[in-house]
Amino acid sequence: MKLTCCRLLAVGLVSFTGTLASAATIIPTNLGPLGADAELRDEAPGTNRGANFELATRIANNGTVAGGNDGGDRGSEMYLRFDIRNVTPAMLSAPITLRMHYGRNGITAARTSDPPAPGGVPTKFVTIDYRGLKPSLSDGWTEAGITYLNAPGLTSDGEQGTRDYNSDLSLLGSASLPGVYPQSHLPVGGSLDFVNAPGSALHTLIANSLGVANSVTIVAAVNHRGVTGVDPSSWINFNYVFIPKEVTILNNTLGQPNQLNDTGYQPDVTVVPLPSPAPGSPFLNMSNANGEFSPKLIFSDPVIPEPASVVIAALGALGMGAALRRKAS
Ligand SMILES: [Ca+2]
Ligand SMILES: [Ca+2]
Ligand SMILES: [Ca+2]
Repeated sequence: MKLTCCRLLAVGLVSFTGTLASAATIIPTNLGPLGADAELRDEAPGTNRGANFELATRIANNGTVAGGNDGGDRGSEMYLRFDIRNVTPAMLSAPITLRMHYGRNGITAARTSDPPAPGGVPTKFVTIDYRGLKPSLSDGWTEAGITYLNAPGLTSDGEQGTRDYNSDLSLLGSASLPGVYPQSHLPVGGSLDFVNAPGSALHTLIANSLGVANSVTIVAAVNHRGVTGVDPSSWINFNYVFIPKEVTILNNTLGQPNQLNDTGYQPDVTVVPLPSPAPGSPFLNMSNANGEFSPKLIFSDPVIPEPASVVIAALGALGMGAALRRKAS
């Protein structure tokens, strides 16, 4: 009996230590009825892709035919919506990170920087821009219904490959992909972080949303133009894919695309010969059942827990042990 009690108490304390270590509140697109992620494409403006296994952005713009065949031009946006009902004003006093995880195994060196690292010294990197949607419009769209034509924040000019943001979207900032070694690519499941210090435009957007909406919508897309002679050819029309909440496991089972099955990943190393067989992505076969690899907002803990809360937690653990002891006897 005594042993049972001590083991339960230990479990409680370990769990509490874990909470201290993580020190963050994480809100993936999986959370709540308003959590959502969807890719929108301008060349198929009436198509909904809310349930796809891919969430991607690309651009190509070498034709200028409005409303017709535009020479294979493409422009796509990623709409992300996060449930903010558990966000408190205190959480806005610490950094907030928007994290997305790579969802294809082909984001190679030439797709991330120009020239590719590390052989050349990159002068530019592929960058993702993030825009915030006007708070009053965030709750209204649906994951199963949103299209390029009906999306809030977009007013199409009818030409493919040109961005169509209207005044309901405002730029929050951007994040660049890292350079990778020639033998490598960005590992499926690896993360791209858009980090925001307190007082950022993202903080303001969320603060302005509290009490107005139950969610916040962020639109992400590559910021290059997709024009030959302006951008590296390897960037034009390349589909930068991220993992949406519909992915359940990081491989190609369950009808999921082959490009999620990153068995060929080689790390960024200079050792010769390279590891053989390739080790594969360190995230291969991991579960996304709880949104571990879905787009997410990460709220850093605003304050170091006070001694009082430690005491309360310890008492809680003791209380739990006592309750279970009573039940057992
Ligand atoms: Ca989705
Ligand atoms: Ca065009
Ligand atoms: Ca356009």
